[in-house]
Amino acid sequence: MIDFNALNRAIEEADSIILFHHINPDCDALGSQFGLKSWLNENYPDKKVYACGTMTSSQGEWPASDAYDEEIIARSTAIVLDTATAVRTDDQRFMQAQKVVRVDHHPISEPYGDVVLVDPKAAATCEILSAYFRFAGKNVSVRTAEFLYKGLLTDTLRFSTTNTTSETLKEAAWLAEKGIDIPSLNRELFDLSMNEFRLTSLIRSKVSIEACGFAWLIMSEHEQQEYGVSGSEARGHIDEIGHVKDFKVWAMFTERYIDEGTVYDGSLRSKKAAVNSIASLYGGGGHKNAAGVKGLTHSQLQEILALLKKAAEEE
Ligand SMILES: [Mn+2]
Repeated sequence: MIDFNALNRAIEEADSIILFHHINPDCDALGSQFGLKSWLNENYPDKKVYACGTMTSSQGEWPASDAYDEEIIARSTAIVLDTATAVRTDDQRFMQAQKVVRVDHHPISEPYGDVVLVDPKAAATCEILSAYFRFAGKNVSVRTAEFLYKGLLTDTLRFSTTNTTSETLKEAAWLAEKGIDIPSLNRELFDLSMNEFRLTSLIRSKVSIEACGFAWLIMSEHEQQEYGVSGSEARGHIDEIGHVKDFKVWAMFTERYIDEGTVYDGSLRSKKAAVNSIASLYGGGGHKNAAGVKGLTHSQLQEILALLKKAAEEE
């Protein structure tokens, strides 16, 4: 179990708290950051709280991030949310803070932080924060609850992934009791724009399917430009091929031009196989059934396709 008292102490002792998340934040990173900010503002009005970092998520609506500088970092306690390794934090200056608190649900691959609250069984960082807010017993507004619910809903793909547990649903139920608008949050997070609708048609049309149950596609740089999406936005639609009975392992790669040539970033998914161990061979990582890699050369891409196919065959 994780030690909520340690988090409580770190918060109580800090006059200034600065919240960081990982690069390319997803809704769990943003939901945990803005959920914690809103809870802190409402319950500790005398503390200064800053939500930092880039807001690149195309999913959902989020407040703007706060302005901050090195002086603010130096006098603050940093809370780093949803970030597996220090280098993935989207501002490395978090290490200059008075104290670093890590709240996360990714397995500990690298220890960092003075206070570490990591629960790899939690489906989302928002699940850990919800349990913490329940523990702390202070006011949880609808606004705070909605931020956390958004992180829970997205990291579990609407409560459908293997990491969804009874604890996840208990936290979701507790957040729902605060009066959140469940259908409108679902629409905000999952309804497609017309362009996304067209993009999903392209994704489906490009899939190569191996008899062993491995499905994959590569989206070219040209196609990303044509549809006006970044590689990570395009790969965000991998779930489009994630609901096919015959698929055991599936992957989507996006081409990216760099000075040295063309590289490939990939999102890897499976029903059973440990795709994170395949990703880690190429400097990537993630969860057992959902992992990512970046910057593969063309020959590495061929290798990883062969490994993913093998993983599907061996199942
Ligand atoms: Mn997460």
